[in-house]
Amino acid sequence: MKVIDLRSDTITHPTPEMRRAMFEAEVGDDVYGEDPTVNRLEAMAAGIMGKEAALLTPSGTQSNLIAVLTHTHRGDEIIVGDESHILWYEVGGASTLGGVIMRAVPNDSRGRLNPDDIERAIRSKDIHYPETKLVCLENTHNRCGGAVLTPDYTDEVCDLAHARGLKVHLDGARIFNAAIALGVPASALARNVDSVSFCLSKGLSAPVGSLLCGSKDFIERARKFRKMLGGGMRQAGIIAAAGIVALEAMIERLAEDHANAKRLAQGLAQIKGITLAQDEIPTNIVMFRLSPELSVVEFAESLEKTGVRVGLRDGRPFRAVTHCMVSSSDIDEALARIEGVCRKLRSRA
Ligand code: TLP
Repeated sequence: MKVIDLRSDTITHPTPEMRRAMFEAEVGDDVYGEDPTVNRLEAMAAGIMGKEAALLTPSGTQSNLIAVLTHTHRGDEIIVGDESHILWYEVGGASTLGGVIMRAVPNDSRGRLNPDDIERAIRSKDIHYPETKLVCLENTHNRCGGAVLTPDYTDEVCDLAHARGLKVHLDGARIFNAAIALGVPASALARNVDSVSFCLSKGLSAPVGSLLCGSKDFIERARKFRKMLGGGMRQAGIIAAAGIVALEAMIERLAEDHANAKRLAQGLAQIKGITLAQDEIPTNIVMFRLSPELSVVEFAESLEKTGVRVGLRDGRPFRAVTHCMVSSSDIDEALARIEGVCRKLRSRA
């Protein structure tokens, strides 16, 4: 029985081409700036994002933390979405390690922060207040079902923030999914932000790594924070080699993952006992709920036994993420197994 793992696109394995590139990678000590493959990847990333420079980090979490550390000082405040990855899934690192306060503003169902809410959350000058320094956006938006922020919306937030002397960081872990969904270059989604991070190890299928991009001065300072956090990797060209393949060969194909996510959502919507938790499926994330008469625990347990794996976090809808290790026939097979489990649970309800 084939396991169909839809928990996350992070579970994807390096492709044979990546493994070959890793095997053959030319390397050096990257802490000395001497790894030619890392230098090539960083230059590529900066070019793709339309920024002056880039920094390879071990993870998206570390890229976001380095961005926060570089844009702020201890005691500052940053504005984040109340559904953002930085707030929910980064172990509170911005606060515990960066000493910054996270001020949460509501995300709407499309991952946006209302500009009026941002405006209201910016502190005025007052001896009682921390200083607001940064606004963080997320594109695509994980907890908002892979929602996509448009270039115009991102520009609007940047204009507002910059007019008030704030910087903008974009958590673009899945920015290429957004670019493919909108049919725009990724650089258009980041053209006015002060920093943007993106991941190699999600839909792009590389084993490790994330890139933080920004101005030369920003990246120079960020490099020091990466060292502080223990993210200075030595012969990191082994990782970067896979990242280069990811950027060259794995972006355009994300459209297949989006088509499979839509196929999955359409199928799920037909199954009695399941409702979609999103009104549209813009990229590769599908969220769904069970009707109240079915038990979430029983469903999760039974489904796991059929070899279909989906994400489940306390009280949240189920999450299924499509990626390059799942084909359209796997989606059909997953739907058949999910249908079978629902039928079984319904007969007992
Ligand atoms: N997201 C993971 C989990 O942490 C939830 C996933 O499976 O989706 N920003 C965004 C928007 C992300 O979705 C993630 C990973 C990260 C940052 C962090 O990246 P890593 O896992 O490389 O630290």
